[in-house]
Amino acid sequence: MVEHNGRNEQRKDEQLEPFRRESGEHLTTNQGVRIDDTDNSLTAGERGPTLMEDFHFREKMTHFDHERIPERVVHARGSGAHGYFQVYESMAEYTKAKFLQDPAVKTPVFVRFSTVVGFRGSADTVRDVRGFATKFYTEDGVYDLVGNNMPVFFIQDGIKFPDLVHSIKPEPHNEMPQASAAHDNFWDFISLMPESMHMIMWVLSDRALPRSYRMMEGFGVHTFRWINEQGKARFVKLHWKPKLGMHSLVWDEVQKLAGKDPDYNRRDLWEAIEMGDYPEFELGVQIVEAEDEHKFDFDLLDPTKIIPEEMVPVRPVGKMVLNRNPDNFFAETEQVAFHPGHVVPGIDFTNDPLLQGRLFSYTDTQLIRLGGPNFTEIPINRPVNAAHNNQRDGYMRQTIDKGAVNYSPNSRGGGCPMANPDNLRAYTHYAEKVEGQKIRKRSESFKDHYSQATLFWNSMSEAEKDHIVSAAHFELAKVNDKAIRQRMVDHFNQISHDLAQRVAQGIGVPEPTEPAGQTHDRSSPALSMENTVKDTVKSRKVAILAIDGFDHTQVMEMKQALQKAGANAQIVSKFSGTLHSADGQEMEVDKTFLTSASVMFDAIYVPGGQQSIETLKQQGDALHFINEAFRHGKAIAATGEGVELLKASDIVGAELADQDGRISADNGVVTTRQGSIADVSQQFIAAIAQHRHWNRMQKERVPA
Ligand code: HDE
Repeated sequence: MVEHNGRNEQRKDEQLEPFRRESGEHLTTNQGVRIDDTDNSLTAGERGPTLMEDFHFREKMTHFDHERIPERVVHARGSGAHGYFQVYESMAEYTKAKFLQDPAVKTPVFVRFSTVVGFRGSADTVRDVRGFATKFYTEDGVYDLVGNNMPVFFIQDGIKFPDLVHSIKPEPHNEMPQASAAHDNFWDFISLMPESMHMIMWVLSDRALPRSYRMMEGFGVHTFRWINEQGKARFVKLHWKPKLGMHSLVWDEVQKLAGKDPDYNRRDLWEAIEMGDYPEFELGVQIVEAEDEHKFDFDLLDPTKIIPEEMVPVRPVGKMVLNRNPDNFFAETEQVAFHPGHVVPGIDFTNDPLLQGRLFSYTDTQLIRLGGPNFTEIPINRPVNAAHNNQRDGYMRQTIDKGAVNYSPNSRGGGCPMANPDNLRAYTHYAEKVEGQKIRKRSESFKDHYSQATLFWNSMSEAEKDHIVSAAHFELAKVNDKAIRQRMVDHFNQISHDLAQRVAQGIGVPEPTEPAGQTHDRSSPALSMENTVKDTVKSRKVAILAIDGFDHTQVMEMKQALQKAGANAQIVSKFSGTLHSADGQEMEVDKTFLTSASVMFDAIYVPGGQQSIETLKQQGDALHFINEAFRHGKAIAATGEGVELLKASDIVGAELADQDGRISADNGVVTTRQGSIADVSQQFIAAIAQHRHWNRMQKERVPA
């Protein structure tokens, strides 16, 4: 086994290399015996029974019979990617963690993004939390930052996790619904768990519908500790900030995508990396001095609370780049085993009772999922520095430990491997003073369940509030028991009277007449996705609707402008094959109305061409493309006769260009009859960068 103590991003890749295998020329058994026929079993006579001695049949079938392992009990569906992490400047003042010291070092990482509730084969686009787990292969061992795309959690104590997960998973008698919280069990549980209210606001918000794994934030959730060389400890909260900003899908889109492309987020990640649009995230840290532990109006150990960024700014630490897709889904993405307890010197836990519960659960679950204690030897899980200890044997042991000694202390092996308390690279637990009586009781400091839910609500833009209200309408209207719906409205009334009234209107329970309690009007701008990065169209997908007779010059100019800005333009038409433009030029079709839909694109462009537009006007699919994109708030551009297609659609309330050379840009609908494509493309690109245009009047009237 090659052992590396190198300091470059390649070292995990190099470690994986000896395990990789190309398909060989000759088919053999697992014993290396060449096989002459793998299509016919060995039988007694042409029409006779199969013989037991057919070792090739037996081996092939047995292996197949054992191909499946249990899926993760939560986060079953995920997608992985390799990459590296690089610190901007030394964090030595705050932590001795080796990978946070030297800006010249690129630490290899493997990231797995996931949904939480759905089974392994469920759709990507569902209303759910997303897992964001990162394995850092550092010089001092493996560090796992096993986070989510939301900074808080449903429950405060790990002991409630089995109840939470039972309630949200499909109901046990009929195993419905799949990958959805919209059922009685979940809302029953939640309505009886006020501590979940802050998290529920996040789950009902657009954060639960990410446009891409590349466009969502990540959070360590718990407060952890960083400890420097001098032993000084500070509290930290960790954040991942996507370079492309945070963007979401809309609910109607999410549901349609779940049918049209259940792999939507997985495909997006895979294709972006294949195309060289490497996802980038900035690691950020909120640092709280140990002596400031009690200066907040919430408890730092309570995982249902954030530290508002305006209170403690997020300091950028370094950058993660995901630049390589896995070679094999099962070997890497499925077998990777994360654990919040995988920490390295300089990083330590706190007494957050949710974190404490997690510290038990992860190894326990790996033991059943991966079949025994040697899962740390699976290539994706190995540290890049060497692991040495006296742990031995167990199912599927791979390491051949040499020598007679497997115990400590020993003299026969020179005392090795040796634990050394003076070794600065050794992990030492932070010597926190702990004393108390054994007690089963939630701390009084964990009892405020509504203030930060209110903070979240207050921080939303009007569009985001609308989305939360309609998400609650959907989720709770799926709940049959009216008493549960009523309890949820009562909780919402503690968060915001306005929210409670609006939710009640849609779910058939009486609107509360009075606010339930003391709320506040504080807000935190960092919570709203409206304030995110909106200056790039990098890797965004634009559909160009065309059919024979299209205007070639317009398409080429627009395509080039989009590509120059980093977007990915695709020709969508009725049939696959080659299109012919009005002036006889040829162009290949990328997608058809059957193999794609507007929900798979970020924006739509309709070029001119009399004949093309006349034909498209007769195509319900083309009109539907426009209606749907409009309804979903996407940027739409049309030039020349293309404007006629917009007119023929059902979109209402958007100003379209007249016959002159003017460009009309109305809430993301950019049109011109005779204006320059260069100018239109710039306005179109700016509109795409906005991600969505929520203020379209009357968009609800569009039947899509
Ligand atoms: Fe997990 N969680 N979790 N979790 N979690 C698992 O471990 C658990 C929690 C998170 O891509 C399981 O290997 C308990 C918070 C991610 O492989 C399991 C509690 C956060 C992943 C488990 C929590 C997470 C998991 C299932 C409450 C965000 C996927 C399979 C005490 C900070 C990792 C597995 C991957 C996976 C237990 C709460 C994130 C059962 C008991 C809070 C991203 O061990």
